[in-house]
Amino acid sequence: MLGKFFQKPDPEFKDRVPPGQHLAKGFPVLTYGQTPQVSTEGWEFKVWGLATPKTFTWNDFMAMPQHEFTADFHCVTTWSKLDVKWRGVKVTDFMNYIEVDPKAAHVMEHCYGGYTTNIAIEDFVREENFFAHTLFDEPLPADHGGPLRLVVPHLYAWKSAKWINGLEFLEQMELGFWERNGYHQRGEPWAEERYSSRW
Ligand SMILES: Nc1nc2c(c(=O)[nH]1)N[C@H]1C(S)=C(S)[C@@H](COP(=O)(O)O)O[C@H]1N2
Ligand SMILES: [Mo]
Repeated sequence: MLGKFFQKPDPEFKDRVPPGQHLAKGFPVLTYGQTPQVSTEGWEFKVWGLATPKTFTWNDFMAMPQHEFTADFHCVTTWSKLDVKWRGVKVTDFMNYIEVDPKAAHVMEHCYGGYTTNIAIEDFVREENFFAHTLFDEPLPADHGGPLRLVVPHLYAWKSAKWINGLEFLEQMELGFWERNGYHQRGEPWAEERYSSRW
């Protein structure tokens, strides 16, 4: 697998590349199915379940505090990319705009195109997680999840939902698309939580 597509981790970066991962050249695209074409016009983002239902427009998101983020990105198929530069809205800031029932312990991320992925609320509401609309100073390309995706740097990248358009707050864990198909329910790269032990 090394060679054309992967580089051996540089010693300098070794402590940033989780076990079983290799540095990718470029920034690969990993999508199950078609890339939905979503424009910011008419774009909607909904919150429901154990939260007061609310719908956000693109302008609502752009009016929230905006930040730059640099984060490492680890795909469970064994490639990693370090120092990806994004711009967007912190999850912790976004949470100030919604009302979540204290009983909510899990979140289902929903997307244009139908992809879902589940995350525990303490993994979701973290200072370093963000909704990104800009990648390396360019509008986030459609194949990387534009106009808006979630980025959760501390978990494998299948939790970083592209074309995200909703959050469903849940009391009990439910499984998203890959989690129903054998991926680990949490997906922590340093612990190599790649596949579910149920399989
Ligand atoms: N909606 C949606 N989000 C998704 C995916 C997908 O297929 N659909 N793939 C996931 C996986 S497995 C990875 S590794 C990353 C890949 O992001 P990239 O294509 O920007 O590299 O997006 C994640 N988010
Ligand atoms: Mo992935």
